[in-house]
Amino acid sequence: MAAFGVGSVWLSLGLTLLLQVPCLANPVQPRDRVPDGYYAPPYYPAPHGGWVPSWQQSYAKAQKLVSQMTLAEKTNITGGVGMYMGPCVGNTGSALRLGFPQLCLQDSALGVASTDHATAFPAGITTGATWDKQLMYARGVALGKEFKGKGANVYLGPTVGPMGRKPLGGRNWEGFGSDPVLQAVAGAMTIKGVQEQGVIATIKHLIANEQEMYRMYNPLKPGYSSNIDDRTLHELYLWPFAEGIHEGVGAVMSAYNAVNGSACSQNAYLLNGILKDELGFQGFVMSDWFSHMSGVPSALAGLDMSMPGDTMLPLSGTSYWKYELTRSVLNGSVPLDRLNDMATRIVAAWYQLGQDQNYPRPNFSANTKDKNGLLYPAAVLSPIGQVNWFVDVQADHYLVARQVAQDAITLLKNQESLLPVAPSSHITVFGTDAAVNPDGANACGNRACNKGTLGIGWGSGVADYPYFDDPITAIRKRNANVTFYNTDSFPNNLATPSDDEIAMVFISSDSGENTFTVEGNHGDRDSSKLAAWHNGDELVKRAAAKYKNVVVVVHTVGPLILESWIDLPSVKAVLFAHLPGQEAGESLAGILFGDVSPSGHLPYSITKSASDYPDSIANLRGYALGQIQDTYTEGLYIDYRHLNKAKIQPRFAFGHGLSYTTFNFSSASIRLVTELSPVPPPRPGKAPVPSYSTDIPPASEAYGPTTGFNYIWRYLYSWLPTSEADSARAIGAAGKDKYTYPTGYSETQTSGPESGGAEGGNPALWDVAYEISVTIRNSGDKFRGKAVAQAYVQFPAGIEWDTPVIQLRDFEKTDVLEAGGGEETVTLRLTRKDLSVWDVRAQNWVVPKVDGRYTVWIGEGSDRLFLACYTDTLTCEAGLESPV
Ligand SMILES: *[C@@H]1O[C@H](CO)[C@@H](O)[C@H](O)[C@H]1NC(C)=O
Ligand SMILES: *[C@@H]1O[C@H](CO)[C@@H](O)[C@H](O)[C@H]1NC(C)=O
Ligand SMILES: *[C@@H]1O[C@H](CO)[C@@H](O)[C@H](O)[C@H]1NC(C)=O
Ligand SMILES: *[C@@H]1O[C@H](CO)[C@@H](O)[C@H](O)[C@H]1NC(C)=O
Ligand SMILES: *[C@@H]1O[C@H](CO)[C@@H](O)[C@H](O)[C@H]1NC(C)=O
Ligand SMILES: CC(=O)N[C@H]1CO[C@H](CO)[C@@H](O)[C@@H]1O
Repeated sequence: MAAFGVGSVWLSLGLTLLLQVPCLANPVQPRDRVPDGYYAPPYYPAPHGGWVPSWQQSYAKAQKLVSQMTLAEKTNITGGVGMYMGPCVGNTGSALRLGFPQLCLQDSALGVASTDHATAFPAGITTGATWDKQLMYARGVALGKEFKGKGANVYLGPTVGPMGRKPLGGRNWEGFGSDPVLQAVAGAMTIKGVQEQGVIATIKHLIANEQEMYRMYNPLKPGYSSNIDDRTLHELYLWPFAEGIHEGVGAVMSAYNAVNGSACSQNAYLLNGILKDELGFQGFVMSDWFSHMSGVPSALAGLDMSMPGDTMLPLSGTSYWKYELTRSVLNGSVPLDRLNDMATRIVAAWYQLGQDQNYPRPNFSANTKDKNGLLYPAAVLSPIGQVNWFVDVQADHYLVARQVAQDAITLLKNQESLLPVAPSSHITVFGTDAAVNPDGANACGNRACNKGTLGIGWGSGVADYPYFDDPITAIRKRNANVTFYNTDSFPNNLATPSDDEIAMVFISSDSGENTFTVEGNHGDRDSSKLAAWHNGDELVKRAAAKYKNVVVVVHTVGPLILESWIDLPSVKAVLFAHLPGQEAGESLAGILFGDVSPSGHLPYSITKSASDYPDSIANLRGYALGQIQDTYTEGLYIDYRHLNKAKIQPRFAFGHGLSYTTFNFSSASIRLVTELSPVPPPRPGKAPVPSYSTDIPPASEAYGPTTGFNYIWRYLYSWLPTSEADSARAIGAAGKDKYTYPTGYSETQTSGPESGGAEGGNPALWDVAYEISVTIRNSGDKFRGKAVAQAYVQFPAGIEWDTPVIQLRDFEKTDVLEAGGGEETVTLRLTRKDLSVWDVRAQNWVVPKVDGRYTVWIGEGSDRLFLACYTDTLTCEAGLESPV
């Protein structure tokens, strides 16, 4: 039974936000000039959803429901009810009269956040490092089951942007690696797994949120502008979004920053043009939390859902939408047609995922760990009731989590086969990163500290650990005699070790969301740069000076510069264990002691120096007056694409990863599957979409109940007081000319661009052009192991487009191959899109030379490509020299 109490959580929770997002007035000040040549073109109107065959049933159902909704019901479901006004991090309004519930939107991409009895899975970057499509999918399945089990309708993941353009970027670890295809495959596999459980996935953040600092708008300063040319946008940053939409993702989240000067939450070209027309996105697009900054313009620009509903001043009980959107429709400024489309998209996504069939209600609260709590913490005076049912959704998902953590572990170096070590070896372990945070695994809220084993980064992209399996415990299970120095300072006066003693040194590097500053790092690694935290590099060097056998284990959000110790003779083995989540121990011990061979591969390059990248990539954009301009002058050349072009040898190349055994790639063959043409065949037309009356509804549809309804203070409702509804309706009746629409504004739906036609774009882009098969044999005789086949395409010589030397296009991981000749034949596929470039004049994907020689390089890493297949002769060759 509900009781009343005075809320205080909102104070502590809310003040943090208030301090961060000072908001006094309209935050949309005139834009700064972006560099010459970059511009945000208008694109109107917002394309209707529903024209893709695979969504038509859901749209038909949605039309039935939405056509019965009142104006206030429609505007209720397109916006959140306010921060801390419900159990989840985002809670929409409902249309309960028609059976449409409040939707629960919940962080994070790696597990159900802020709750108990849920798995803290390995992070995205770790998942990317497995290079295992089936594991990516299995993790998605488990995530989906847990979100559904907790009653969350919407999973706020996967993260495929940031792409990891800047090694210092704070949230790169939430995504899967610094390559569009790796991001795309892992993102799509996650979406497939999650959505098969009936949970709506959210691909985010659209787009180019490549650094944390200055990403957010506030009244004093706009968020930075990522200025990207059209080809780079298509061939890099948009690529994983296209793949996720092709997979049928139900939701998209816009990014905080601007692109070409226009904020992503109201960038008409991005949302209306690219997302909804070209990529044919059928679901709904939500703002990132508090990035919503205008009422009418964002609606016209294609935003469908305001999250968490508040203006940029949280907890003030004000919104740009809800009651304001109601007003904007009544006064004629937002066409009812646009609101109908927003509502239909949301309801259609709900049907598409089958959530109308007994979907559970949230049985947890992200606001408190207690059984009972405030139902509306932000209301201060809130009813109290049961908010947590402590439902255990973990099942046996630790197995998937551990498998991902283990199969991601990347062996960078293993001189004299120091690894694996015998359980009886004499081992000394150094570094606080080897043991769980002594204050408790969850001692720091949002994991905003780096104490103990680093399992995940910090910010909103985390989950609570139900338990933490740390490395030292797992190591001691195998060798009880291990000595452990739980310190980051190398102990003085250690006895001289014998020649066969082994030092295992644990170091880390952390980053996260800029909501929190950790050890001087404001989200991005602006302070630590690419050095190990806690003087970790020094710890390694000291150990290397004392011991003859040093194993370095690195838990990290991304690349580090290893030069100060990587070549020291006693540093014989190096493992990157990335961010393993809760399963940090057994996953690692299994590798260290040789139960399994490492099979992870780097999802990014490790350079010898930060300045091996151009300034636009190597450095964060610091403070500047006005809007900070982050111009993507490097174009397509990030990570290995740049290093290869500039002929810079990395320390460890993208895709690099050793095993305890060796593999032999042979018997490659290539087969033409679909004959290509210079441009894809014409796109399919748009199928009919739901239509509704577009007359401005009567003001009465906006009137709030005057009796029998218990209004909660500061809760965001969609109703207007009667007098306000009436006067808005009077303005609407007077005609449209009262509102100044943006340049290029139109209300006439179009047939869409030639490059569109289905979810993700023209469906012919996914035609498989060539199929390659290659046999991988375990050529060692001691260890079993899994291999990864990576396929990189090299475009024909002499084409008019400058293209990176090689670009990853597909990959496959084998099962465990037995020692002494265990083998498997894997198939790699190249689609039409894989062999195309984005032609900015044609505004289409173009195959530069249909019968030209594309070379498809195959191997175990971007610098270990000894086998190639040719598309012109349909032959393959082995024993080649790697192209880079
Ligand atoms: C940004 O400006 C460039 C012009 O250099 C243009 O090609 C591109 O389409 C624009 N992108 C967006 C999202 O506005
Ligand atoms: C909007 O949603 C809230 C929360 O579920 C509900 O209390 C309110 O009645 C809804 N308003 C309308 C117009 O249905
Ligand atoms: C209609 O209402 C919206 C929301 O308050 C406002 O931004 C817009 O200017 C209004 N339009 C007119 C014509 O008054
Ligand atoms: C642990 O140390 C003891 C005493 O030195 C030795 O007898 C035993 O074999 C060691 N155990 C392992 C697992 O190394
Ligand atoms: C790989 O296997 C093939 C076929 O058995 C053999 O000809 C070749 O020499 C092997 N290559 C390496 C590098 O072991
Ligand atoms: C509010 C709510 O629906 N809570 C449910 C959460 O899940 C548990 C276990 O499945 C149910 O018993 C609760 O009723």
